[in-house]
Amino acid sequence: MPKYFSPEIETAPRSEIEHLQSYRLSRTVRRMYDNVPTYRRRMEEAGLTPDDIKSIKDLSRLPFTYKQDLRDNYPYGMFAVPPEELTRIHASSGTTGKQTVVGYTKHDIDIWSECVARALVAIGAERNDFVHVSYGYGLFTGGLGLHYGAEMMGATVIPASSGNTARQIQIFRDFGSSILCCTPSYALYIADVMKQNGVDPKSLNLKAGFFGAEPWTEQMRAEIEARLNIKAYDIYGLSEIAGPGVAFDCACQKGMHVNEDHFMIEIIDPETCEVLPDGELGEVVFTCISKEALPLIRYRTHDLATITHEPCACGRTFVRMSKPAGRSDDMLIIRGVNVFPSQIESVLLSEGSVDPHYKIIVDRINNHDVMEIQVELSGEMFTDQVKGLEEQQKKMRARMESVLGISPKITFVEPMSIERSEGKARRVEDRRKLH
Ligand code: DLL
Repeated sequence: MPKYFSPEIETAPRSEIEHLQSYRLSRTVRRMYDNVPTYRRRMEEAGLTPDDIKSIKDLSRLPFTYKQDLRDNYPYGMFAVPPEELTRIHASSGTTGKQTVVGYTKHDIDIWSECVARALVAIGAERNDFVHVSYGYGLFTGGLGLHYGAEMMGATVIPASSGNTARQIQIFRDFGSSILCCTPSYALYIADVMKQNGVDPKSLNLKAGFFGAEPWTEQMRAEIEARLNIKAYDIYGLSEIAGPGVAFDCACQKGMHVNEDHFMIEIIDPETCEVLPDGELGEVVFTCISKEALPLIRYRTHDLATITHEPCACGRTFVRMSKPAGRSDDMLIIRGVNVFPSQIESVLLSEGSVDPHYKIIVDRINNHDVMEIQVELSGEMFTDQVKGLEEQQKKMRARMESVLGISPKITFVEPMSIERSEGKARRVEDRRKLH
């Protein structure tokens, strides 16, 4: 029997969900119009007042919100409440420019925690589980987001935070961690260290993992499941909308359910901004319909995904989104060809003989874009004959060429030589920008 944290809404008929969304959307638009000058101006420019937004059918008439709006109004200018109503601040790391600051009222923290609690219950978490949180605690939303959600559903939290991998493994062993929450790249690193230290995952109490905060592929899911002897589930979110738990895998692992009573999702063509139907890949756009402090409307995430309204075997009626295929802005353009790091990862891992640790280096030499993929050899392969390795390199290059349409240089590097990450992996080094 599938279990739900909020069964009434998670399995509600679509008409009921949409009715609630219409009510919440019109209230939220009024709130933003009345309290956030940037958004009010944008609505005025579009010739709209809150009275024009009566139901979800009107959503696509509303203007978008962009990350740049948060930067231009740094730190609190997009907030719809005065400081005395705030309970917490988070910020997204942001590799360029100012970081993005987000705020929550007590009510916002409660609904976010409920979203994460629903997610945990959907992957089989129970009150007797030990939820080991290895996402970073602090301004990043990963640590505290999972923490509050696990507490709300009644499990026991182990707030390990990230880092000190040997100690993490010691905690698994001594405290009986049963659900691991961290980035997928860190999960693989933990698996490496376990192997090095001769720790058999079967000797641990781990049964599942909730991995997110960065794109990862189905192949990587299979790899994590095999190496840690767990079920690996995907959890998605972004600070601007709430944090982890905006969407989550259920036990079926067939796409992530969006917590639609709080966050409405649209998929748009990033060029024409037209709303796309189910199944078409485009940019994910979210609208917060129940938040108080920062209820962003039609926020452009730059994440690329598809959605489906097909019923799910778990009984949830919330729409599902696919694993993000990358971000429209981490897309690399190499000699005019669009390349996503996730495509490269799929090719590498489908080879089966290399470890999922790699780095993509892009450069421009004599006005010519070149791409090198450094791939870490597994321990066994490292001892292979040079001839065998050359053969492998050739095969991989040919597969890359057929999938990507360009032929990168493949370089094999020694086991453990690629820098490991305890948070989000940084896999692309684009040196062209430095010139
Ligand atoms: O990464 C929130 C989070 C924490 C999600 C822990 C899941 C687990 P930000 O730092 O604001 O928030 O980064 C948000 O990370 O727009 C995506 O590009 C990417 N991302 C998050 N989850 C996934 C996922 C957190 N499951 C940005 N798959 C988002 C792919 C993801 N990309």
